[in-house]
Amino acid sequence: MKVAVVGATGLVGGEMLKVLAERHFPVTELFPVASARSVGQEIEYQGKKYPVVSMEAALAARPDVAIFSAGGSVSKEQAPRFAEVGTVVIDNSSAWRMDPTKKLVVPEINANDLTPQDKIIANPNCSTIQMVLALHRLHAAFQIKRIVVSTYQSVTGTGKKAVDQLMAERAGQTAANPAYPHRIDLNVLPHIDVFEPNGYTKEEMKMVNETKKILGDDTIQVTATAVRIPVLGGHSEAINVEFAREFELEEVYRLLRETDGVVVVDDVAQNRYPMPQEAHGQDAVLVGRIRRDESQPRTLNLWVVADNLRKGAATNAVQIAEYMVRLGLLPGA
Ligand code: 11C
Repeated sequence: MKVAVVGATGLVGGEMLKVLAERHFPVTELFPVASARSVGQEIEYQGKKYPVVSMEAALAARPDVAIFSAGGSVSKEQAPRFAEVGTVVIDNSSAWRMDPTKKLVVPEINANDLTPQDKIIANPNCSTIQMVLALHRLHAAFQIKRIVVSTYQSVTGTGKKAVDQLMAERAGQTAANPAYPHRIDLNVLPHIDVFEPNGYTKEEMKMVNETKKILGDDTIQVTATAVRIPVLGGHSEAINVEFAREFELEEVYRLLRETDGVVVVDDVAQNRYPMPQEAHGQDAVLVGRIRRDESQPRTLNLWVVADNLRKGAATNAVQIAEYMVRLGLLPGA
């Protein structure tokens, strides 16, 4: 496969390259793409150095698959140009997610919907991916009525600039080029992405809208509060979910243990519950603190943690590409 990674010098792009290598994706030619100021730099992939190339050079090479993680405006402009030359684009930005003509895919849930006609495929937001992966089997069994979710999100979701800000502040310095409008170390910001006219942030609305699309059910009610915390390694979520049907906790545990990509970490007697330090570097979505909401019927509380750069971004995108290869849906397959 000829593979382009657009945004190769970013945090997610770097993780994409790592995951492609780790999962032995059949890369025959690699085109790391980044902005003009990075062109000519070299990146390492499986012990070999590759020059960073321009968008135009990658396009001219007509890759079989291009994995984009370079922001919404780049994707909006460039993804259709790649699709036009026959490349399958897997896009990690929010540009195409809610476009009704594009699929929004978490492979364990809805990869079966993919067809040879899908040339631009959207990778969901990280905080949505880990939530729906934990909940989809429970939805099939008990029918979700309403989700109330609060997130505790790692600064890696913002990118290198935010990691630099946190580290500078932790070292007692002021970040030269801060990513956030406030200090992040020793602080908590109830603000991820931009504010929308309804008072919610775009990150919160992604969780509302993407959940319905991925689970294929517009009746699911979701309300979210997305919060940035001074943590590296993964996003955590406190999820309260009300079902239409009654459940037994044992059945919930069984379904979660059987869910591909989910690992149950729930042994409070031993102080075992999911934490970002444990999720870091793993592909699994960790689920713990599983308990009934005793304040109302048919309602469950969960604590869900995942490495937002892995299953929340790179791993999910590479899994989509693997699925396309298996089904012969990529041009070079
Ligand atoms: C964050 N979830 O943690 C964001 C990063 O729409 O793909 C990913 C933004 C997106 O800041």
